[in-house]
Amino acid sequence: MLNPFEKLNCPPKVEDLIKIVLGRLPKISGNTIKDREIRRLIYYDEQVKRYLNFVNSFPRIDNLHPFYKEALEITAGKSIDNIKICLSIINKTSLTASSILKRYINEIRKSDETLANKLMRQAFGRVSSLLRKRKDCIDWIIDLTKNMKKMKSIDPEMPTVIIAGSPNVGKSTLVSKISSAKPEIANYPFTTKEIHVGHFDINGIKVQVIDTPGILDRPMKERNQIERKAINAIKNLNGIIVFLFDISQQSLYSPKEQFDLLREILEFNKNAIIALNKIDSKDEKLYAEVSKMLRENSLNFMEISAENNIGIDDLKEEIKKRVLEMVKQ
Ligand SMILES: Nc1nc2c(ncn2[C@@H]2O[C@H](COP(=O)(O)OP(=O)(O)O)[C@@H](O)[C@H]2O)c(=O)[nH]1
Ligand SMILES: [Mg+2]
Repeated sequence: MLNPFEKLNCPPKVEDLIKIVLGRLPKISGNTIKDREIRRLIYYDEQVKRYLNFVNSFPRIDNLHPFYKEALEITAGKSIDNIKICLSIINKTSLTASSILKRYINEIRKSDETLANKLMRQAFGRVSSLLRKRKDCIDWIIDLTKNMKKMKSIDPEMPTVIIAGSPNVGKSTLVSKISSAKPEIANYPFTTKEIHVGHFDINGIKVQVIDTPGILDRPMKERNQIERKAINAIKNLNGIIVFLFDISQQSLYSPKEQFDLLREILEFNKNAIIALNKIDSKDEKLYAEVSKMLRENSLNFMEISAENNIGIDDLKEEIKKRVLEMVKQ
C-alpha cells in the first residue's frame, strides 16, 4: 500500500469555489428564464457535490496504517477527532447545500417566470453563506490533504531501513550512498524536514531506505513537527534502524545528548545498527567518550565515513544480514 492520499482529488477552497460559480453563471443560458435559472442552480449543485465526493473518497482514518494515521495527526497539528469532526461537517454542509438548491429548483419550476431570477439569486446567497460559515473546516481539510499528498510514498509493508540520529550527523549523506534517494545534504541542522525514501535491492528483495529528519534529545512535548515526523517513522515503520553518531570535531551535540537519543530510539525499536560516522575527521575525546558509553552498555558499533566511503561496504553487509533475517520471520 502506498501513500493513501496520493490519488485523492482536492476540491477548490470555499472562496475559490464560489468564484468559479460566479464566473460561470453569466455564461449559462436556457430556452426560458426559468430554464436558465434552474440550470444555474444545477451548476452550483455540481460544484457543491465536489465537497461531498471529497469526503466520501477521503481515506477511512481508522483503517489507515499507524504510520499514515500518525503522519496525518502530526501534519494537522490537531487530533484525529478534530479531523473526523471537520469531515462530517463538510459532509453535512454539502448535503444541506444540495437540498437547499433542490428546493429552490422546484420552487422556480412552480413559480412565475418573473420570480425566477430573484429565487436563483436567493439560493445562490443562501448556499454561499452556508459554505462560508463552514469555511474554516473545509479549507483546513483541503490544506491538510494537500500536505499529505506531498508526502513521499512509503510502503509500510516493505522491508525498511531507517536512518536516524541527531541533526547533522550525516544521515542524508549515508542514504544517498546506499540507496537511490538523492536527499539534500548541508552542513546545517534540520536540513531534512520531510521523510525521504530511496530503494535498493538485496538478493532480489526490494528494500526501502528512509532518511529521517534529525531529532534532538528532549522531551516529546517540546519536539517540533519535523522531529515528530522522524519519531513516527521509527515507531510505526517496522524496520531496521541505522543509528548514526557524529564523532567529528564539527559535531554539534555532546556524547550524552546523542547517547540518550539512541536509548530512546531503542525503546521504539531494538533492531538497530549503531555506526560512528565521520571517522575521517574524528575528535579523539568525543570518539573515546561515545565508544566507552556504548561498550558499558554492551552495544556493538561500526565505524564509518558516509562521505568518504569508509566502512560502508561492511555496513551494507550488516544491513543485508539483518534484512534477510527480518524477511525470514
Ligand atoms: N567529515 C565528514 N563529514 C560528513 C560525513 N558525512 C556527512 N558529513 C557532512 O556533515 C554535514 C551534514 O550531513 P547530512 O548528511 O546533511 O546530515 P543529516 O542532517 O544527518 O542528514 C554535511 O556537511 C556533510 O557533508 C563524513 O563521513 N565525514
Ligand atoms: Mg538530512
